[in-house]
Amino acid sequence: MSAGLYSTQAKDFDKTLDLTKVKPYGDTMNDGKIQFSFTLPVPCGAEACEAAKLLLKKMGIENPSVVFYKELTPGFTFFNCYGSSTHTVDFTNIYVPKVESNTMEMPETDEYIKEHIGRKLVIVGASTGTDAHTVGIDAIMNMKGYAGHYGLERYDMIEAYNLGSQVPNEEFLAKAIELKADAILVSQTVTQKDVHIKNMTELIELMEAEGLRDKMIVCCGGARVTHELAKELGFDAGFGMNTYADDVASFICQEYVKRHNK
Ligand code: B12
Repeated sequence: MSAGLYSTQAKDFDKTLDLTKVKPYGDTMNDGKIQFSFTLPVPCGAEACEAAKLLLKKMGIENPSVVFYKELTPGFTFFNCYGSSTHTVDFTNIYVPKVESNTMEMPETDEYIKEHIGRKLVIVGASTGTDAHTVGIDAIMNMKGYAGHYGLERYDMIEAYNLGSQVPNEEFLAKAIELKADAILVSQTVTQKDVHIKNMTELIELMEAEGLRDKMIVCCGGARVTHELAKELGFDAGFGMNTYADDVASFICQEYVKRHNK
């Protein structure tokens, strides 16, 4: 949603909103209210609650209050807290790099490929490295799709191969070469200790070493993947939460046409 549109809607119910100094909204504009949930590795009790509030104050939270706490196991206490943020952000000055393509629905994409490419595009995807999460890549590729959006396997003009999870980069690339992939899709869900960065960097390095990087369109996705991160790591595009097959299929066919028209 653009800043302009948001501003029009919020101003309908409150005139005190200043988009250059945005604070969280609890039940009145600018009250700054935030809910926190976290665990401290300390024994449950009054001192633990005081520690939680001190921590929130150090984070710039006014009037912190603990509304729920419970011992998880001896030596660990879980908290739910509320407080008001003293910090603000300038919403009018935000720039987020995004995938630049015109998202089309499945029939339109099939038509576009027929007209501009004239053959099926081959797309190979997997959840790679040690990552065992398949739901994300399945949402994009499986015939039945996700949230009312059919997956790539359903497209007439796409030949989609979903290799599953925990696919090592070497194996993934070998299969992509064997299938003559036009584009490859990497899904990464686990980001602990930056394991996704190491894994995605390794893929790009392997592709460069084999002289393959420019021969395929390389996309990645996952809940904690951004387009900015993807570009930094040498991918063509990155897709985060709320992505559908429509978004990535549109990007791939438009990017393919752009490259081959040059
Ligand atoms: C289901 C689940 C599992 C299942 C996975 C089953 C399966 N077959 O996939 C199981 C139980 C196996 C599992 C295991 C683990 N999990 Co888990 N899991 C989840 C859970 C609950 C949901 C994930 C999910 O399915 N989301 C739904 C899909 C549709 O969303 P998505 O992946 O974001 O995909 C969308 C977009 O991101 C995008 N997308 C995704 N990939 C791609 C790729 C491309 C190319 C494109 C275009 C788009 C795209 O499109 C999708 C649709 O919009 C999350 C918590 C949560 N609520 O998110 C934890 C979570 C992801 N798991 C987590 C962890 C830590 C693990 C384990 C490491 C736990 C452990 N210690 O064993 C193991 C993984 C071991 C391993 N080697 O990978 C953490 C990850 C933390 C982190 N930041 O690293 C989470 C966040 C839980 C948590 N809060 O701690 N998990």
